[in-house]
Amino acid sequence: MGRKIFLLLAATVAAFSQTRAEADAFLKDAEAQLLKVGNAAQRASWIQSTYITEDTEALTADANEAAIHVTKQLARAAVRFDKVNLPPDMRRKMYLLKNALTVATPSNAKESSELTKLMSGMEGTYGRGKYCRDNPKDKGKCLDISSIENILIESRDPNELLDVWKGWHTIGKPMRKDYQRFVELSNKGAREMGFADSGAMWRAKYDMPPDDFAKELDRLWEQVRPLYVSLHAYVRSRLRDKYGADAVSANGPIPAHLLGNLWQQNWENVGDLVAPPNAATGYDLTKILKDRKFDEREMVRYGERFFTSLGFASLPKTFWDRSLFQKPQDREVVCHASAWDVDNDQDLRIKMCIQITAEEFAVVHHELGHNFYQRAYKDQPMLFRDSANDGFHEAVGDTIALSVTPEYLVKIGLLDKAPNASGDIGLLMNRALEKVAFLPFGLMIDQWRWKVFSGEIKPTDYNKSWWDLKRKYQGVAPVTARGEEDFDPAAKYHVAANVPYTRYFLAHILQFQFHRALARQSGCTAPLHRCSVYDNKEAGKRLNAMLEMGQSQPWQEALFTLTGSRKMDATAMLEYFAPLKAWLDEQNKGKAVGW
Ligand code: X8Z
Ligand code: ZN
Repeated sequence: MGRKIFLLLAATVAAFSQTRAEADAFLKDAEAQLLKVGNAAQRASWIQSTYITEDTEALTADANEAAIHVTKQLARAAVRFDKVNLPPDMRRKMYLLKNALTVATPSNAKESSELTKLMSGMEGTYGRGKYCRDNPKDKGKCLDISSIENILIESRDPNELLDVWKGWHTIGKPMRKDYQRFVELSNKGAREMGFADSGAMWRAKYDMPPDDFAKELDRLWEQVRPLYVSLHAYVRSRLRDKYGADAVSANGPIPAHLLGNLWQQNWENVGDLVAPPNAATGYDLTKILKDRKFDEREMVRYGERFFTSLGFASLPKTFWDRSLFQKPQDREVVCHASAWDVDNDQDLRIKMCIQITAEEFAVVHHELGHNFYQRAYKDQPMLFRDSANDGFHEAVGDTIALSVTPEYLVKIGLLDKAPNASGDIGLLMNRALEKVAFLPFGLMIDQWRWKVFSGEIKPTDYNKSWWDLKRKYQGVAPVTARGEEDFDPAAKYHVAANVPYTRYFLAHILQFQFHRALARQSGCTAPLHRCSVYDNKEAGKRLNAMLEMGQSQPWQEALFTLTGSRKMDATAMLEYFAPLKAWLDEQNKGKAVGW
């Protein structure tokens, strides 16, 4: 090698290693900053959610503004390392840093503070939301979301159901103007970061080209749509039996107030109306929990014990001291359930106004799944402390809840005897009302928001387009016209609080993939809905191997670690529900299917 070339090479290597060292220092500093501002924002946010006042809203807005500002600066600075040859883990950190934000504030200081204030304000408005009836009899009586949900669970009077359903939707109205402004400002911030709009920013986080991700969702939806449509047709015909041919059409969408849920995302609460005749499940978990006088803490203890049975360490004492399990009487809180990792280390908590029902028993497992995931990846570098993709975070606790089988309930002493195979259709129906019914809802929220962010949906069409999508995907419709003076999207927490929602659609596909992998690996040969991994240390080890990776690898690798596949795939869900699908198609013979 000529001396000149050698010198040139040596100089290049020096410059190169210098830059790589710079990148390393940059990332170390970035991670320290993110930890600091992230924790401060989490603490403020915890107080806001558990004690809503003008002050806590303002403090949270400020803390979020600071955290977003720092993240945005770091993301923009990361661009200067684009051309440097970095080792894969550093390259990945740069990618994660550039895609870390859910909302980007505009660089204009006034606009930045306006945006974070709007966001805190909308979450607070949602949390305080109440329906106050104005008839003379009930004057002054206001219903909060839990009371409304209880009416939807218990009442079978269509007028009352419609009244409270409409009543809850009044909380959206005052958020319309704020939401419109929020869209403008958050898009401005996203554009400053090089994204076309906020929706494009959300789609860029999935370790694949954003357009391919949108196509993946279509593919997954096509896989499960026939199952949904069969369930829809069957449930519609049973509701028609119950509420009459005038109330429920034979071949149109299902009236939105009759499905036992404000957003028609979970139909468990009409289980009694649609239960397969002669296929009783043999037990009612809500009744068991109530008869045994479970309190909120006990619900969580049972959830925790499932995880410890898999080999996970128990939750720290601070979890029990600091979590909020019960709706306080003396102040406003955001009741929508959530799990927290306040210091990105040990300070795990959940916040949930727990009700003693089977539905909420599942939600407790859902929330704990977040906490156990958070703890599993806590020793990763800061930028890797998150789930493989956001669907994974939402899927872990649900995977565990799929193991809450009759056999499991017998094992832990909550049930005397598991029903035999004659109860299978009933069991699968219950699960389908929870999981299959959810699928199109999980998809449509962000189909709406992506179009709102891109401008394809104009503010003058906010409500109409919402209901068009609900009709298209879910086959549900309001019975009385909803106008543009209403703003129904904001009557759903995740819209008011700006939480992306596609994650839940993914989670509903992924949890069956996870469940099938764990069940089969642990040698369960029964039908999937009868497999429980309770007390199986091997399953725990395999699950933990994926969880502790955090987001250090693309999600495809995490998925491979647990399931041996790198593709999200609904066949596990279809396999799980195959006997029910056959049964539904039998029942639907000669009836209209679709809407
Ligand atoms: O929001 C949640 C969790 C908290 S991450 C309770 N879920 C979605 C919802 O309630 O809309 C879980 C299922 C879907
Ligand atoms: Zn969750």
